[in-house]
Amino acid sequence: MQHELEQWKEQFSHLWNVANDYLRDVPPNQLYAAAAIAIFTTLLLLFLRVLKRTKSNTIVLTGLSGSGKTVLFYQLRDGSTHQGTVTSMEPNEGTFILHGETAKKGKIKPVHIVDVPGHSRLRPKLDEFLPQAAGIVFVVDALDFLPNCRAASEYLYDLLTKGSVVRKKIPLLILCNKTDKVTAHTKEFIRRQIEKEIDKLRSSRSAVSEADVTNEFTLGVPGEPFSFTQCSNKVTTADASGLTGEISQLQEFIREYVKQ
Ligand SMILES: Nc1nc2c(ncn2[C@@H]2O[C@H](COP(=O)(O)OP(=O)(O)O)[C@@H](O)[C@H]2O)c(=O)[nH]1
Ligand SMILES: [Mg+2]
Repeated sequence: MQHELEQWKEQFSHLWNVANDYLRDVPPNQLYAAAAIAIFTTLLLLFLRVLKRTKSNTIVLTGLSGSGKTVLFYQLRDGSTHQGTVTSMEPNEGTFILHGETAKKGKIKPVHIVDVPGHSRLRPKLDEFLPQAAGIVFVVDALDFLPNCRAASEYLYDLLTKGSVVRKKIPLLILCNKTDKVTAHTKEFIRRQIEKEIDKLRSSRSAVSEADVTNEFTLGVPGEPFSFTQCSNKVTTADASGLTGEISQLQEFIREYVKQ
């Protein structure tokens, strides 16, 4: 045992000497360069790790009041509507594993969902949550759509021209809710109507004097009819019924942008 240890020691000191001799022959510049590269790589790896960990899991649920955001929120969380038991005072924000995924095995990443009321220009919560959003769900009432088309389009226009949304290219889902009713409009129809309305808004808003323009970015291609395909953000449409729990397309959208 003692003998073996001695042998190891000898070997080690021999190697140590060889390494020292070698390093002495290497020009110091090369040594510094090697050290710099080693440090840089370590930092880069650390940075990538941090970046991966802080990837957002926030989904912002918004849209006009009455479109069904709160019902959808509870469907996502509990798989039920909580009809009649929920007061509007309750904050609709939570981090949870989607109800539809609780039975799944393995590691499931919880999703942070915020239900941001869309009424009036007072949407301070929106500005707080948008910069960290992994995705935006814009809920539209497909049943009572036409009377609300203008207001919904204005709201969507404001969203899609916000600096925090455009710069980060946050994907947006136009969720046509209440499709459990036969009189609900189709998502294709809703998309087309909103595109037309935004097209009108575009010309009226660009006519406003520079000082009044609060939108940081403009939408679409000048001189061409507006289409969502022109947006730098990816805009998609889907159907849902918060009331009957038909929310699979919504869950797919969330899982596409909040990775496990
Ligand atoms: N038929 C039908 N009604 C719905 C649906 N989702 C919500 N509602 C009704 O629409 C109203 C507004 O819903 P709520 O979630 O409070 O909307 P919010 O203002 O966007 O939060 C409520 O009376 C709901 O019962 C749906 O999928 N189908
Ligand atoms: Mg609500």
